[in-house]
Amino acid sequence: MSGFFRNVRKALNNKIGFFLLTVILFWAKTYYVYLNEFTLGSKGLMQQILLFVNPIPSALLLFGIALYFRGKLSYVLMMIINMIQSLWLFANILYYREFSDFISFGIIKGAGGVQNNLGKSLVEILHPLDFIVFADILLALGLLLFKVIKIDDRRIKFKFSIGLSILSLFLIFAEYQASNADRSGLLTRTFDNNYIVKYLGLNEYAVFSAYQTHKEVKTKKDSKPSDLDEVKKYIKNNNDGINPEYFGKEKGKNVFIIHLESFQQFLINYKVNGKYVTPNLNKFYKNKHTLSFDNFYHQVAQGKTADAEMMMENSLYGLPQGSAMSSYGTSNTYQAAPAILNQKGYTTAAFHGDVPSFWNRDNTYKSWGYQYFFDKEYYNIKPNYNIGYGLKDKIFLKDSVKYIEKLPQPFYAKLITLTNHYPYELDKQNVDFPSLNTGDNTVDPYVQTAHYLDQAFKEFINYLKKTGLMKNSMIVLYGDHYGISDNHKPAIAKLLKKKNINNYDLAEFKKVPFMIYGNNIKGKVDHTYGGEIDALPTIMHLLGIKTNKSIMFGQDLLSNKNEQIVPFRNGDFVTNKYTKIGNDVFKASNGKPLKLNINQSNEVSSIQSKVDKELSLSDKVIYGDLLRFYQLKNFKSVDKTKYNYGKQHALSMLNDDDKKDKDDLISKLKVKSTENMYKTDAPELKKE
Ligand code: GP9
Ligand code: MN
Repeated sequence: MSGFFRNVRKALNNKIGFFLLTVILFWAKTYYVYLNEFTLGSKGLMQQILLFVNPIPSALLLFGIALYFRGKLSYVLMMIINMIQSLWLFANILYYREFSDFISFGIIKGAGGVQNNLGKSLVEILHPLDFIVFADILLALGLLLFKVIKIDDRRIKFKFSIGLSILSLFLIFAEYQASNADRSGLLTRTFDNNYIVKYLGLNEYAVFSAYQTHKEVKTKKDSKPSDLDEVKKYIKNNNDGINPEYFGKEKGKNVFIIHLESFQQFLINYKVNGKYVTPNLNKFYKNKHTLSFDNFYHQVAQGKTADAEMMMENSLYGLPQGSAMSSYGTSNTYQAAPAILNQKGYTTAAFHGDVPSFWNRDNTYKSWGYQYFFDKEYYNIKPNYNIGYGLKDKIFLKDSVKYIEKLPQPFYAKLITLTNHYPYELDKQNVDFPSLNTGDNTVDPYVQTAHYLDQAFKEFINYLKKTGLMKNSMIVLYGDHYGISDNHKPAIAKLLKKKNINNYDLAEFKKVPFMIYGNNIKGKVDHTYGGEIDALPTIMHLLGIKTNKSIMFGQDLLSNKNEQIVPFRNGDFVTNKYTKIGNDVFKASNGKPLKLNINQSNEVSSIQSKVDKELSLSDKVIYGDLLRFYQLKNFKSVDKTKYNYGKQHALSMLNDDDKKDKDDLISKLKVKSTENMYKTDAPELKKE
C-alpha cells in the first residue's frame, strides 16, 4: 500500500502529474455541481456524454497556460486559474439557486439596471457546503505548503505546451460540432443558457456571454438619438389611425393573452376521421363576441416563440438571426404592452410552465414591465405532470388559477401553453384523439396535442365563466408559429388533400389564429390580412389606448385604412392582393401564379421596398437600443430594478397586493379561493 502512495507522490512531484491532478479535481467538482446544483435536463446518451466530458477541454486549455512558465510561478498560476474558475462556478451556484439561470455579463455590468438584487439575499441563499468548490485548491495548497509534494522546477518543453493548447482547442471545436449535431443552431439561435452549459460547459458559456454583451454594447455605442429620425418618420406615415367603432370598446377590462403553442390556423374546423380536432376553439372562433382573423400570419424567424412574443407585445420584429429576447432582452429599453398597461393601473403577469431562462424570459420580462413571472418553479411538479419542455397544459392552466385569483384587477395576464410543441408527445393517458395518418411521424401526432390543448382551453374558459372573469376580461388568443415546418411537404400535401405543395401553399400554411373576445365586441370573422406585428396596436385600441406616438411597426387590423401588408422575416410578403415568395408572385386570394404587367410589377416592387425598409428600421431600433432615446408621451421608462421574480418575493408581494387593494378576484367574490371552481379531467390530478 505504501508503495502505491509512494508512486502517487512521485507522479505528483512531476509537474505534469500535478497538472493532471488539478484538471481531474476540477473536472470532478464541476461535474458534481452540474448534477447537484443545476437543472440542465440532459436527455439521451449523447447529451449525458457531452455533459460528462465538457469540463475537460477548457480545463486543459486554461490550466495549460501555466505550463508555459517554469518553477514556482507555474504552480502559482495554476492556483490562480483554478481560483478564477472556481469563483465563477461558485457565483453561478448561488445565482442559479435564486434565479434558475446563469449569470450573464450583461447582468454583472448592471446593464440597463437589471442587477437582480442578488446582494441583498446572498446570506439566505448560501449553504456552507457550497464552499466545497474551493476544496481542491486548499488541498493542492496544503500538499505544496507542507511539502507533501515538491515543486518541479523543470521547464516543460514548449512543444508540449503548445501541443496541449492546440489539442484543447481542437477538443472544444469537436465538442461544439457534436453539440450542434444534437441541437442545431445552439449558438446562433441562442435558446437558453442552460443549453450552452449542458452542451459546451460553464467556461464556454462565460466566453459566449462576454461575446454577446460585447456585441450588444458595440451596436449600442454606434447609435445616436438622430438615428430615430428616420424611424419616427416611417412610423408616422405607416400609422393607420383608429376605428372609432372599436376604439375603447373593452376599456378597463382584464386582458388574457393566451399563447397557443405551435398552433396553425388550418386546425380550426379541421376534421380527422370525421371529428373536429379543436371543437372548443372552433366554438370560440365563431362566438358572437369574438373577432376572428382568418388571414393572420405568423412572422417569426429563428427566435420562434421569442419572436412571436416580441412582435405581440412590442410591435417590433424579431431579428434576422438568433432571438432578440436572448441577445437584446436584458439591457435594451422597451415600451412594451405590460409596461404601458401597468402605468395605466394594470397588474401585469406572465405564466409559463417551463424554466424561466428559456428565451431569456427571466430578464426580458423585466425590461417589458412584467411585475410577475410565474414560471415552472411556481407550480407543483410531479414527474408525470411534465411532458416535453414542461408542464402539461391542463395542469398548467388549472394551477395558474391560484395566482390569477390574487392579482389586483384589472390585470394583464399572459399564459403561454406548451404541450402542443414539437415532437407532439403525450402520455397514453392523455391521448383522446386519433392521429393523422400521413406516414410522417413528426406530423401525425400534431392533431392529438392540439386536441389536448383545445380541451385544456375549454376547462380554462369554463372557469372564467364560472368566476365571472369572462364578463370583465378581454381574451386574446394567438398561435405563435408553425407546428409543421416546410420540411414536411408530402405530409402537408396529404393534410391539405392536394397533389403538390408550392410556395403559395407554404405561405398559406403560415396562417395562425388571432382571436379577440370581449362581451362589448360585436364579433365576426374578419378577412383583413395581417400578422403578429399588428396585434399590439389592435389590442391597445380596443382597450382605448392610443398608439400613434409609440414606436410600433404594426397597424390596427380594425382600422379601415389598414394597408394589409404582411412582411415575413426574410423579406417575402403577403398582401390582400399578392403573395410574393422568392421570385414567385401569386394572387393572394386563390394562389394563381401571376405574370405581372408593368403596373402590377411597379406595385409589387414598391411594396417590396416598404417591407425591406420596415424590417431594417425595426432591426435598427433593437440593435441600437433606440427606444432609450425616445420619450413616449405619458410613459415613464421601466425601472428594471423594481422587479424580482424570486418565488418568495413574488408570493409576499402578491399577498400584500391582495390585502391592500381589495380588487382581486377572491376578495371580490368573498371566497378563500376559487381553485375548487376549476374542473379538469386531467388524470394526473385525480385523487386516488
Ligand atoms: C419554451 C417554449 C418553446 O419555453 O416557449 O419555444 P419554441 O421552441 O416554440 O420557440
Ligand atoms: Mn413556440
